Amino acid sequence: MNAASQFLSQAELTEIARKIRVSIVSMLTAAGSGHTAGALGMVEIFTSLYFDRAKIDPSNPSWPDRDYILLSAGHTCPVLYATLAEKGFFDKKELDTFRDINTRLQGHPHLHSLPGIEITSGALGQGLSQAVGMALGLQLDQKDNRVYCIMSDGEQQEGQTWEAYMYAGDHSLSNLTAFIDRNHIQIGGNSNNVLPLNRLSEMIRSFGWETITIDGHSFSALHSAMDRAEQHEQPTAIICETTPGKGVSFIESDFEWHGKPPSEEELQRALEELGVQS
Ligand SMILES: Cc1ncc(C[n+]2csc(CCOP(=O)(O)OP(=O)(O)O)c2C)c(N)n1
Ligand SMILES: [Mg+2]
Repeated sequence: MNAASQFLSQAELTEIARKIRVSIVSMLTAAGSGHTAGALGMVEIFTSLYFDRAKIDPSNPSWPDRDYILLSAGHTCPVLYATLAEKGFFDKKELDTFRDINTRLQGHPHLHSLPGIEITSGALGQGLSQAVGMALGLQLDQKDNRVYCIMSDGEQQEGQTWEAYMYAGDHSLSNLTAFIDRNHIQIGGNSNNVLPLNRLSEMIRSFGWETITIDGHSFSALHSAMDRAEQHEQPTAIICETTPGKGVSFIESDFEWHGKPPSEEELQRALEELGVQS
């Protein structure tokens, strides 16, 4: 639980998630490019971590006792930027600069650009390896910080991800929790039609991890999964079943929205659905 906001209610978390979705669609339309579906689908995961769970301090982003939140699937960064701004890491006005030349909010996150970013990402499949290195270092130093790594389901098709699973399981990195955004889409279609991941949970377990499968839009499920992860003696993967594009009806569950921003007209419809008065 972070110091600034102890025990927010479900209603408060839901309202924060709504605001983050408003920021996401607005910044994508302003930029005229970027990744919409994955970002919208991960909002509850980010809200839970930043507003309900992780030890972080927006006024001191490099606080040595903080938990580390790593976004591995860098293309979904609108959700990261919108969450960081909502949490107060930087002014929300800066979201309008997303993908501009020389912006701090690049199309994929850059470690040294913006406070709150823990890794550079965008090349898929690398974040879990970086998380493993951090978790191992913290374990060796006998520190209490936890490491949270947020991956996409497309990244489960990358070989490097499995090297990282193997190492973390073998070294019992119990301070490491992975989230998998199981939204069943990727760039070229539904994952079932590209490379199915039907045995994902068993596969991860066979590498020495605990796994928990939940509704990735449920704050209570996310909260109790993270509680359970803290009790495990092995690393834990929380497989979050999500709806890509969640919250905007005409974007939901359509892989064509993987890398497409809303037009001006679509933005107005999206904002209406998200409860913004025009
Ligand atoms: C190593 C690597 N290969 C390919 C890409 C191109 N790429 C960007 S997003 C993406 C789709 C991957 O699926 P997922 O991460 O599940 O996407 P989403 O759920 O957001 O649609 C691909 C192939 C990349 N960024 N990195
Ligand atoms: Mg996906």
